[in-house]
Amino acid sequence: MFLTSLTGTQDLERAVTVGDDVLSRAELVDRAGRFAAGIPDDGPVAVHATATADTVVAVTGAILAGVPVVPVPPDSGPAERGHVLADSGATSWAGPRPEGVDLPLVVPGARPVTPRAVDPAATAMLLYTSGTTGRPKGAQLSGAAIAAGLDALFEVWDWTPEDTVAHGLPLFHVHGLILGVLGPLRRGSRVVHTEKPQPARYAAVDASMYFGVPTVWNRIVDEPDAARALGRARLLVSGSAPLPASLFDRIAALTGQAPVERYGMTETMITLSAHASGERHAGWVGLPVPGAETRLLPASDDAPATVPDDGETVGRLEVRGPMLFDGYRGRPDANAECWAGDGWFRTGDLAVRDPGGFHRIVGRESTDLIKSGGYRIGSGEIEAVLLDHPGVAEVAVVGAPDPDLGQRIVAYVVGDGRDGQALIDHVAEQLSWHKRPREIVFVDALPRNAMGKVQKKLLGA
Ligand code: MLC
Ligand code: AMP
Repeated sequence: MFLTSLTGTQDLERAVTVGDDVLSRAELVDRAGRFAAGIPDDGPVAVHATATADTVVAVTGAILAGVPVVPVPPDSGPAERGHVLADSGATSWAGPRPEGVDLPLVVPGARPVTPRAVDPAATAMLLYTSGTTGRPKGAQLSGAAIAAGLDALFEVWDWTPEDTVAHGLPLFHVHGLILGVLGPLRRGSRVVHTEKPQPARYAAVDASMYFGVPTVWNRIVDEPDAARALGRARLLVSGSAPLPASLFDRIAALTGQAPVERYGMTETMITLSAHASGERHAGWVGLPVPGAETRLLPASDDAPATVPDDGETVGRLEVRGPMLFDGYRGRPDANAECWAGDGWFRTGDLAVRDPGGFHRIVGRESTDLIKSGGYRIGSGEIEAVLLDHPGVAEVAVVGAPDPDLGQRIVAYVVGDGRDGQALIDHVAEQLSWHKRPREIVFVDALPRNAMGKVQKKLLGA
């Protein structure tokens, strides 16, 4: 079991804080052990992943019990939730049950279970993540991969049990849940979750490491007093989306320290990072973490066969290492597409590498994957939901540049042209709120090429 700090006999006061709820390590072990005792079978446990101590208890409990955890975004609508539950094969549910969910509830037992031996290669977590087309795919992460991914970060960030990690990120993704909660539980450090990633809440916590996506950092520098308060921390970490160089500079100016940027994916955990004791360059995401390898492949068929490490030539980024996932559940098509042989994973990102091994992410191969507020969103999933609406005949969803969100979701719609807000609300009802378009543009026709394919580049993507 990879949450090693929980298996020792030593207690830690205030090991986990979420909002006003505070748990010592012993309290967490007791509650999670009782949760584990109440899991009805060996099937995956779906966790209604609100930003609460209950979610931390449920996820920890499932890990102690050795059953896969499926964190379900709490605001996911029936279409998204139904897909996640059916696809994952979840057999029980933790937390308040939304309408339409009829899985048996986990009812904590009277006594905690003794953690049982778990095969490190078994799936510990199924994380649903968007692809360019279709419904989200379940990325299967083993306990061994999570352990390797976290250990690499302990090393590059000099992360010790003395650290306190603070953040307010959602508890259903790699960033907030694996790095931001399981990281401290493996390392034996404290975690303070602020429920929401608001600048004043970050500033009110006395932590040594703060985690945020660029949108969160953007909002922090817009509140200079909050930003200055974070200057006392040891490490300010940004990831999940590109950190603009201008934002890097503003963080450095206000806090007195350059942020540490790192790059990762649901499928790969974190593979590139600046080191706590090393160089940090605005616009660059750093070096491979211990155990990870990268390679750049020619970005087009007519490019030279090798991509030089000149800091300028763009290549398709592939990564390999013990922190990678074990493929998408039940998706041989997607698995065949993403694995390049010998353990190499096609990230879909475009990057350059300099002679010192530093990487810069310059974009994505597909315009159909949008990063908004650090969330990864496939345009196809939103288009399918919009096409279900009677007011929509044709639609193309793109990511438009946005100073706060990085990209904002814009839907170009051929339809009755009447009520854009109704279309936004329709998506927010069926899918997670962050997947709702921020803007609807009614058009007479979508730009198409001779083959009839929509030209998203002409729509600003
Ligand atoms: C408005 N709202 C609506 C709505 N219109 N809700 C439903 N339907 C409508 N039609 C309101 C809600 O009431 C809610 O209010 C708010 O919108 C929620 O919207 P949001 O989009 O979540 O808010 P926003 O402020 O834009 O969020 C910014 C953000 C968020 C930064 C807080 O994007 C965020 O938490 N991002 C983190 C993503 C992340 O962790 N990614 C990691 C992926 S892992 P209210 O009152 O509730 O606010 C990964 C690997 C790696 O990438 O490398 O780390
Ligand atoms: P997700 O599956 O949500 O983990 O999203 C992964 C994607 O986020 C990657 O493929 C990148 O496109 C993007 N990403 C993550 N971290 C960074 C970063 N530091 N800089 C640029 N893009 C990033």
